[in-house]
Amino acid sequence: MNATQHNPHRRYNPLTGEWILVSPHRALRPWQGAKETASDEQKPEYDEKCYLCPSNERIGGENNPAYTGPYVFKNDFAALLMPGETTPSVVDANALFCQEETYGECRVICFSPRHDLSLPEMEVSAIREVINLWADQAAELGEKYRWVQIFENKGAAMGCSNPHPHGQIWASDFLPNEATKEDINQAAYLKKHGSNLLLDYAKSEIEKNERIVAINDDWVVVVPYWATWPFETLLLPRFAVQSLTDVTDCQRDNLADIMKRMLTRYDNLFETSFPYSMGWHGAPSLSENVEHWQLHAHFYPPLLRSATVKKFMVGYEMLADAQRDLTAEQAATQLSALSEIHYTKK
Ligand code: H2U
Ligand code: ZN
Repeated sequence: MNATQHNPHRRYNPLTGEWILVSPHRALRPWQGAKETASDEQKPEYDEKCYLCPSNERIGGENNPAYTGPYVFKNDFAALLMPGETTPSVVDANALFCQEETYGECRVICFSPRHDLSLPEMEVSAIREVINLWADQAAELGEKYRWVQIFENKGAAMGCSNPHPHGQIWASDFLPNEATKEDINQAAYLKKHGSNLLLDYAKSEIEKNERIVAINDDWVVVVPYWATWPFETLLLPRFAVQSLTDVTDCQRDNLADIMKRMLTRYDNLFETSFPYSMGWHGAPSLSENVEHWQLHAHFYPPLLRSATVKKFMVGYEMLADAQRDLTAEQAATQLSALSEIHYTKK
């Protein structure tokens, strides 16, 4: 990092077209504010009170089967409803009171029958099964909906409601805000440069080798140059691919490998089950012109300086620009120095 990067500066996020304020000199300020509680109590393999464990009854009254691998079910409290499940709502194009109809489906994915295993604690082969299920869901829901958002909220700090390792899928007939920004910016980049934004970016990051957290033949994980959250990462394919559905078997094997490694580093950073929200972004479905798209996954962890002190996105961030204290390079250096053996196994 050159000396000027210790000074306050702005960085541009080419995916969203937004700027972020970087203030590295602030990382030393004292902290007397809120602390999260680090929840590292030993969980049982099976919890009879958990509504996601195999064979247990869910809140909606249905019973989970005695599932043995990743298991997906329709969210009992779905945020989006299918056409038959709801009456058409009023469509209004008024400039000030504008609304439109929307349909979709929401599902929950239990990553494992084991109540106590988060993704980094699972075997690579079990993570691989989750990847297959994600890809199958993206294919199935992509036949019907324009956007299939696969995501995980991990840990109480990210509002996760149940410790049983699980993620979600919300499929919608509209393109959400984040997807729309990425669609516009990837299309503009292809038009201007004649190449793919994230493929160019992955190649440049590998050449620069300043922000890499993990890498293998098919994938690379970086703290993106424009990262907002302290230990935010971007998981990128090293090959052109627009959707999870199109990732080959061998590339899926390597994806499971890199996820195990990067998530282990996350847990090892503060020796805690590292909270984050993650999700996949791929080309919108039911669209013809998507050659500007490149598949990728974002990981947004809230923790800043320990298992209990998180980054608050508050005043300036809410009202002006996103802001970070430590630089992306500092975060990447910390993450890449960590072991790939999980701290609980040492
Ligand atoms: P979060 O922990 O990320 O909130 O995900 C849990 C989801 O599981 C949540 O969307 C659903 C909630 O609606 N759920 C069910 O569908 N059935 C249940 O019995 C409990 C929770
Ligand atoms: Zn459980």
